[in-house]
Amino acid sequence: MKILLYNPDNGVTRNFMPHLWMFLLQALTPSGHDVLLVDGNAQSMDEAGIAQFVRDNNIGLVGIGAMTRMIAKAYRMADAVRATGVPVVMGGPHVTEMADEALGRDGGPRHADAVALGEADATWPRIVEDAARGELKDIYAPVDAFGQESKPSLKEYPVIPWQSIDLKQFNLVPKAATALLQKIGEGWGTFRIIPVESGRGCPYGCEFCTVTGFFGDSIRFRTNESVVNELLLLKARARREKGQMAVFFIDDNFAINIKRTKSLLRDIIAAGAQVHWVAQISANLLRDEELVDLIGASGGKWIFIGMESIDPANLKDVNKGFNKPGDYAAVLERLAQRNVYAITSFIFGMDNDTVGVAERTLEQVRTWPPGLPIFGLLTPLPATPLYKRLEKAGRLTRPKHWQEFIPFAMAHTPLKMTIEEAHAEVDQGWGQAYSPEALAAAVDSLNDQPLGYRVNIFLARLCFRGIYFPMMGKRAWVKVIAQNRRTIFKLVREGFTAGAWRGAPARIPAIPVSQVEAIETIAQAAEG
Ligand code: B12
Ligand code: SF4
Repeated sequence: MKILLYNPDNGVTRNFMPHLWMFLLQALTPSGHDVLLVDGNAQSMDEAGIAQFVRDNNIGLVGIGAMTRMIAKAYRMADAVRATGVPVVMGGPHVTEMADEALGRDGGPRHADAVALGEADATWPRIVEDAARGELKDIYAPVDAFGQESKPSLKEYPVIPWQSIDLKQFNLVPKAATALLQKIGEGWGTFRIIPVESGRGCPYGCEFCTVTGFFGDSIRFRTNESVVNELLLLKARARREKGQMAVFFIDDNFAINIKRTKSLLRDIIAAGAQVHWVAQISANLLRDEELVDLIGASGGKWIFIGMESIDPANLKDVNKGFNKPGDYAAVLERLAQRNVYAITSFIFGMDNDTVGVAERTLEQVRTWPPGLPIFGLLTPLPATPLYKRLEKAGRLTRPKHWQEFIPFAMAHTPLKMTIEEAHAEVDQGWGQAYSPEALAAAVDSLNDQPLGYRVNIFLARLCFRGIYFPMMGKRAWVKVIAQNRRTIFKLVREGFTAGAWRGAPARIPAIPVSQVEAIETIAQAAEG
């Protein structure tokens, strides 16, 4: 049987990193079946497109995975596939919580023939075999022989065959430039950001987060050896293709067990498996100097930190009191001393937020080493404790906000400001943090560093801007480049100064995510 695994686009940004679930399920598919992958972010597809693809490729089963914000598109695509007579199985965090919605048991239309609840590592092979026999069941739950919920231990993690997987759609280097870029240094013919997990689960239970409910509070790790081997496989592929790759460790809290993280990072270094990497780690775990040393030495470049708020009362409200705003500056300094920088994530619209929260937050941000601040709004995701609390209090204004997803829009009323005021705070946060003046200040704050670091922070900021301000078209890019021309000229001038690049960070720029989208967009703009 031919199987298509499809991930819908998020409708906002271009793809920068494929989704791990597709590769994982592909690796777990019983032999005798062919699995094709389509990531809508990389290969844009509409309803007619997927129906045509299914017919042209003689697909017998379609698997669709989606987060809440992409679920409306996922349902539309599922409907189009089912109209061709091919069954659809859906999985991922949203349908796990809202299985009745996907199966049409809540009074709405049915979108999926079957739903895989929770982690599907063990159920996927069964789903495939049932589909091949034409005997799909409605619901697949990960349970043991006694009917108890069971979670994969990750000790027996499948080998994802990175050496042979077709990764064409995920190359971030524009086709037209590949041949030329292969010749630069050790090669830039391909550049991919690859998701790798080293463990699952987070016990912290922050009120707005799906993770503790979904993965459980029991933390499970792969063996160091299996992670190291995966990194070596990825490095070998990049070398063979005369290209580059970076890894996003997608663990929710990469250092949740510090002892184990240190041992993994030591093994990575000992095996020569260092790659440039990004990971999510909560601020409280970054007090450990030795951990931060190992992060720097093993290739860590950017750490995503869910700071959420600079107000301890807000943090307590959302069960994240372990975040200590008084520690933030020291944590960021400690990272910056090793040339590791942070993506600092803030949430506005929390219950103790009042008008002016953006400026109060920015005042602090400006005193920290330069990083990539991002600003969002408190969002009640289905089945989270936050959702239940707001529902009980009658504060949800759009209880099914995912049915008509609107980026950066609240779905409940904050306590001490209006919804419009909360939106204005987010606007102010992004506007100020990514203004030409803020970008110039970030670059200047690294004046004592080699030019490579300054170029990096500038490009990264330029691209992170795109998460909030639409930067998909050429015109938007031309405008933003014009606004930042002074900083650009300064960096270019310095680039021609003897020794300016000495001590530059690395072959692979230490940049995550959407910078790469931007590079691609710029290249496309230049081509056309
Ligand atoms: C990496 C990641 C991202 C990446 C992007 C995704 C990518 N390219 O990988 C980045 C950093 C950009 C990101 C951003 C966001 N993310 Co995110 N992200 C994650 C994270 C940390 C890991 C995802 C992952 O690969 N997990 C490991 C794989 C193996 O697990 P999995 O995807 O759940 O798949 C398993 C099962 O769900 C199931 N399954 C999944 N799909 C399918 C499909 C089929 C057919 C079947 C049978 C089974 C199946 O089988 C898999 C194996 O067991 C998760 C948290 C987590 N630990 O999962 C959050 C998570 C998915 N993100 C979340 C959120 C909210 C966001 C944001 C909206 C945050 C924000 N406010 O901006 C943005 C939106 C991004 C966008 N594109 O629009 C939520 C989603 C909750 C929800 N109900 O939708 C999560 C769960 C975290 C949380 N805080 O609750 N994210
Ligand atoms: S620390 Fe992060 S992953 Fe863990 S529960 Fe809180 S928000 Fe979720």
